[in-house]
Amino acid sequence: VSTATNIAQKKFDNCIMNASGVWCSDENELTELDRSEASSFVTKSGTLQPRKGNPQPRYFPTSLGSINSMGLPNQGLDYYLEVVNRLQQRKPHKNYFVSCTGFNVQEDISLLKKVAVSGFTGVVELNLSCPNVPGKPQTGYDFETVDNILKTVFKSYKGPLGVKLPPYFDIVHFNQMAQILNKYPLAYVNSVNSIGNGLYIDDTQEQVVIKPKNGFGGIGGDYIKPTALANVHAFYQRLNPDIQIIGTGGIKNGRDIFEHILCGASMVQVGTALMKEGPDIFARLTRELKAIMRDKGYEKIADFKGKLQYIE
Ligand code: RRO
Repeated sequence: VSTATNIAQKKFDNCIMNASGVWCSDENELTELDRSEASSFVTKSGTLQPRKGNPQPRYFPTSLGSINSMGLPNQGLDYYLEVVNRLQQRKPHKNYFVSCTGFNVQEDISLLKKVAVSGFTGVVELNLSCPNVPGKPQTGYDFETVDNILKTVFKSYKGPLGVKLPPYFDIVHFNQMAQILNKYPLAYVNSVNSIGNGLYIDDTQEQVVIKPKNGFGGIGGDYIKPTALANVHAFYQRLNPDIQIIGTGGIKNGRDIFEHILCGASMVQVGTALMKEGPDIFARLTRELKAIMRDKGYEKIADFKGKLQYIE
């Protein structure tokens, strides 16, 4: 059986990779992902200037997932472009993703200009959903701004580009966002980023577990799988078929991946579980997905992608 897939007309020999933010903040981590069973990687979201991010502790693993308020610590987009372009030269057959995020549309344009002049040949993921920068709302919840960003971005950037979205929780919001996204030549939509501004507390200590924002942070892991699957399937139902879906949220075993693909995902990304297990997780996940496919008599992703059944 094969877990190969395509995104933006590029071939990937496995449909499993990291989620941006996890194991991708510097050259060492990216090199480890490059050597793993993941078919590709996406970098930490790069900004125009390097950032230290929020004060520590800022990531806390829980029994059912994680909470984080990293605050966009990153080495700056130039660093990631340099590293990825170098790895790309060594492995011309592979395809990589670079994530970036600006603090306004002008910055988004500057970031994409950097991507273009660097000669990057992979796929760009524009992060519209960071929940953790104090005073900055998640762009993906401001529908007018998303429309304006995409309108402006596609006037100048001609390479393959996808967007990372926050989770939506209302059918009308799925309808409104899909209507906006369908106006643009997006390569893909990645659902979902963490569920923003949850609060995890330690009842023994009677205290929060992360320092920034008095403990509020993005939730990942088991908590978010039903929300992630809903977003993947809602966009699969609504988006123009040229716009593919990357499914992210709550993946820790092969069955979770199978479910994301059944809901319409062409590629899946792993965050919290990768943080816990490290890049060896990709060998286990690939083995588990292949075992399920063999059991069910499926030879390839297309045999079950999006084929979720409803009850009469
Ligand atoms: O760095 C972060 O705090 C962060 C980002 Br940019 C994001 O997109 N999602 C997240 O959970 N954390």
